[in-house]
Amino acid sequence: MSKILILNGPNLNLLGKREPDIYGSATLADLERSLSAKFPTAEFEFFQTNSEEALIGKLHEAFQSRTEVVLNPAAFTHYSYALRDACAVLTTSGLRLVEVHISNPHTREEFRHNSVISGVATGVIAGFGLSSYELAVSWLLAN
Ligand code: CA2
Repeated sequence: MSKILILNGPNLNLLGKREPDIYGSATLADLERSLSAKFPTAEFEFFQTNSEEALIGKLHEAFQSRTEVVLNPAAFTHYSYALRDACAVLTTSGLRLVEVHISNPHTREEFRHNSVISGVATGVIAGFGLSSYELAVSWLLAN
Protein backbone atom coordinates (compact mmCIF):
# COMPACT_ATOMS: atom_id res chain seq x y z
CA MET A 1 0.00 0.00 0.00
CA SER A 2 1.38 3.45 -0.94
CA LYS A 3 1.52 6.01 1.82
CA ILE A 4 0.82 9.59 0.81
CA LEU A 5 0.76 12.64 3.05
CA ILE A 6 -1.75 15.30 1.98
CA LEU A 7 -0.39 18.44 3.58
CA ASN A 8 -2.30 21.70 3.61
CA GLY A 9 -1.00 25.06 4.77
CA PRO A 10 -2.47 28.18 6.34
CA ASN A 11 -6.15 29.09 6.07
CA LEU A 12 -7.07 25.99 4.10
CA ASN A 13 -9.10 24.89 7.14
CA LEU A 14 -11.56 27.54 5.86
CA LEU A 15 -12.15 25.73 2.58
CA GLY A 16 -15.83 25.73 1.68
CA LYS A 17 -16.57 28.30 4.37
CA ARG A 18 -15.20 31.52 2.82
CA GLU A 19 -14.43 32.80 -0.70
CA PRO A 20 -16.32 30.02 -2.57
CA ASP A 21 -15.89 31.98 -5.82
CA ILE A 22 -12.14 31.27 -5.67
CA TYR A 23 -11.85 28.04 -3.69
CA GLY A 24 -15.23 26.35 -4.27
CA SER A 25 -17.78 25.13 -1.75
CA ALA A 26 -16.29 21.77 -0.75
CA THR A 27 -14.61 21.58 2.66
CA LEU A 28 -11.30 20.03 3.63
CA ALA A 29 -13.25 17.10 5.13
CA ASP A 30 -15.01 16.66 1.76
CA LEU A 31 -11.61 16.57 0.05
CA GLU A 32 -10.33 13.94 2.48
CA ARG A 33 -13.43 11.76 2.03
CA SER A 34 -13.29 12.07 -1.74
CA LEU A 35 -9.58 11.14 -2.00
CA SER A 36 -10.06 8.15 0.32
CA ALA A 37 -13.04 6.95 -1.77
CA LYS A 38 -11.33 7.49 -5.13
CA PHE A 39 -8.03 5.86 -4.17
CA PRO A 40 -8.87 2.93 -1.86
CA THR A 41 -5.41 1.37 -2.32
CA ALA A 42 -3.59 4.42 -0.99
CA GLU A 43 -2.88 4.93 2.69
CA PHE A 44 -3.46 8.64 3.27
CA GLU A 45 -2.42 10.84 6.09
CA PHE A 46 -4.19 14.22 6.07
CA PHE A 47 -2.74 17.19 7.89
CA GLN A 48 -3.58 20.88 7.84
CA THR A 49 -1.90 23.55 9.88
CA ASN A 50 -1.66 27.30 10.01
CA SER A 51 1.87 27.04 11.42
CA GLU A 52 5.04 27.12 9.32
CA GLU A 53 6.90 25.26 12.07
CA ALA A 54 4.34 22.44 12.10
CA LEU A 55 4.43 22.14 8.29
CA ILE A 56 8.21 21.81 8.37
CA GLY A 57 7.99 19.27 11.20
CA LYS A 58 5.55 17.19 9.16
CA LEU A 59 7.88 17.28 6.15
CA HIS A 60 10.75 16.08 8.37
CA GLU A 61 8.52 13.21 9.55
CA ALA A 62 7.71 12.35 5.92
CA PHE A 63 11.44 12.30 5.16
CA GLN A 64 12.12 9.94 8.08
CA SER A 65 9.27 7.60 7.16
CA ARG A 66 9.94 7.79 3.38
CA THR A 67 6.44 9.09 2.71
CA GLU A 68 5.56 10.93 -0.49
CA VAL A 69 3.76 14.24 -0.25
CA VAL A 70 1.07 16.30 -1.94
CA LEU A 71 1.58 19.80 -0.57
CA ASN A 72 -0.56 22.90 -0.83
CA PRO A 73 1.75 25.43 0.86
CA ALA A 74 -0.95 28.15 0.57
CA ALA A 75 0.50 31.64 1.09
CA PHE A 76 3.86 30.17 2.25
CA THR A 77 4.26 29.23 -1.44
CA HIS A 78 5.28 32.76 -2.20
CA TYR A 79 7.89 33.51 0.45
CA SER A 80 8.86 30.67 2.77
CA TYR A 81 12.46 29.69 2.10
CA ALA A 82 12.34 27.56 5.24
CA LEU A 83 9.51 25.51 3.74
CA ARG A 84 11.38 25.31 0.44
CA ASP A 85 14.45 23.92 2.21
CA ALA A 86 12.30 21.31 3.99
CA CYS A 87 10.75 20.26 0.66
CA ALA A 88 14.21 19.97 -0.87
CA VAL A 89 15.24 17.55 1.89
CA LEU A 90 12.66 15.13 0.49
CA THR A 91 13.10 15.65 -3.22
CA THR A 92 16.90 15.57 -3.14
CA SER A 93 16.66 12.20 -1.42
CA GLY A 94 14.44 10.75 -4.15
CA LEU A 95 11.05 11.21 -2.48
CA ARG A 96 8.41 12.79 -4.70
CA LEU A 97 6.61 15.93 -3.56
CA VAL A 98 3.86 17.45 -5.72
CA GLU A 99 2.97 21.11 -5.15
CA VAL A 100 -0.75 21.73 -5.68
CA HIS A 101 -2.96 24.78 -5.80
CA ILE A 102 -6.72 24.97 -5.97
CA SER A 103 -6.73 28.25 -7.85
CA ASN A 104 -4.34 29.26 -10.62
CA PRO A 105 -2.07 31.75 -8.82
CA HIS A 106 -0.82 33.11 -12.16
CA THR A 107 -4.22 34.62 -12.91
CA ARG A 108 -4.31 36.39 -9.55
CA GLU A 109 -2.37 39.15 -7.76
CA GLU A 110 1.23 39.58 -8.83
CA PHE A 111 2.67 38.42 -5.47
CA ARG A 112 1.09 35.01 -6.14
CA HIS A 113 2.89 34.57 -9.46
CA ASN A 114 6.11 33.40 -7.88
CA SER A 115 6.48 30.11 -6.01
CA VAL A 116 9.64 29.53 -3.99
CA ILE A 117 8.55 25.87 -3.69
CA SER A 118 8.21 24.94 -7.39
CA GLY A 119 11.96 24.82 -7.99
CA VAL A 120 12.37 21.96 -5.52
CA ALA A 121 9.02 20.18 -6.15
CA THR A 122 8.79 17.12 -8.35
CA GLY A 123 5.92 18.79 -10.20
CA VAL A 124 3.22 21.42 -9.86
CA ILE A 125 -0.54 21.22 -10.48
CA ALA A 126 -2.63 24.38 -10.19
CA GLY A 127 -5.99 25.74 -11.17
CA PHE A 128 -8.16 22.63 -11.20
CA GLY A 129 -9.98 23.18 -7.94
CA LEU A 130 -9.86 20.20 -5.60
CA SER A 131 -9.13 18.03 -8.64
CA SER A 132 -5.56 19.37 -8.41
CA TYR A 133 -5.08 17.01 -5.42
CA GLU A 134 -6.67 14.09 -7.28
CA LEU A 135 -4.42 14.63 -10.30
CA ALA A 136 -1.36 14.71 -8.02
CA VAL A 137 -2.35 11.47 -6.26
CA SER A 138 -3.13 9.76 -9.60
CA TRP A 139 0.31 10.64 -10.85
CA LEU A 140 2.05 9.45 -7.68
CA LEU A 141 0.19 6.13 -7.77
CA ALA A 142 0.82 5.57 -11.48
CA ASN A 143 4.53 6.39 -11.43
O1 CA2 B 1 -4.91 28.23 -4.82
C1 CA2 B 1 -4.36 27.74 -3.83
O2 CA2 B 1 -4.50 26.57 -3.48
C2 CA2 B 1 -3.50 28.64 -2.92
O3 CA2 B 1 -2.40 27.87 -2.45
C3 CA2 B 1 -4.39 29.05 -1.78
C4 CA2 B 1 -3.73 30.04 -0.82
C5 CA2 B 1 -3.14 31.22 -1.58
O4 CA2 B 1 -2.43 32.04 -0.68
C6 CA2 B 1 -2.22 30.77 -2.70
O5 CA2 B 1 -1.77 31.91 -3.39
C7 CA2 B 1 -2.94 29.85 -3.66
C8 CA2 B 1 -4.73 30.61 0.17
C9 CA2 B 1 -5.41 29.59 0.99
C10 CA2 B 1 -6.50 30.26 1.75
O6 CA2 B 1 -7.59 29.36 1.80
C11 CA2 B 1 -8.82 29.84 2.01
C12 CA2 B 1 -9.82 28.94 1.77
C13 CA2 B 1 -11.11 29.35 1.94
C14 CA2 B 1 -11.38 30.62 2.36
C15 CA2 B 1 -10.36 31.50 2.62
C16 CA2 B 1 -9.06 31.10 2.45
